Amino acid sequence: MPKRTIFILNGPNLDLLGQREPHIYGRETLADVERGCLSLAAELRLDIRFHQSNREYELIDWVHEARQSAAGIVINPAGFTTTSVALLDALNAFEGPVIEVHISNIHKREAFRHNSLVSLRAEGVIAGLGTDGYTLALRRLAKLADANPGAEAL
Ligand code: CA2
Repeated sequence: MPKRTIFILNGPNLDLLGQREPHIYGRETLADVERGCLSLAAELRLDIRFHQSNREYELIDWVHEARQSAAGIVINPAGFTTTSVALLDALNAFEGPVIEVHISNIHKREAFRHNSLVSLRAEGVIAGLGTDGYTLALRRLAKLADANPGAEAL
């Protein structure tokens, strides 16, 4: 059986994870998160592409790339969550399942963080479970791919 490819996309400022605001985002760095995802992916027979960018167009380009090669997307849109119609449009053009992850519980925070545009597209949303949200999202996507092997990407 071929491996299923999952894109894990991270939006602006997540490169600072573990370096500031540990009371909100914890002490793990994005490299730690990537390592955890890679380790679980091996167990789940997933092939992951892990990316972070501070540029909206790069995130959109990766979503376009995912259209050709991925069975699912995990995305933490960070500061683009409530503002990027362009990212939502790109995700709408992706056919597989999308899971939105937020490290913090956005609903317990300022009102401006609540209204996610990406949630209009996501099959599921995980918020407030810290960086565990990423691996939980991967487990869900592996389950969906197992249940729907015909939709497996190349
Ligand atoms: O909780 C999340 O994962 C967020 O997506 C993180 C975004 C924030 O704008 C969302 O409302 C919720 C912020 C990402 C910035 O990450 C930093 C991490 C450490 C230090 C500074 C910024």
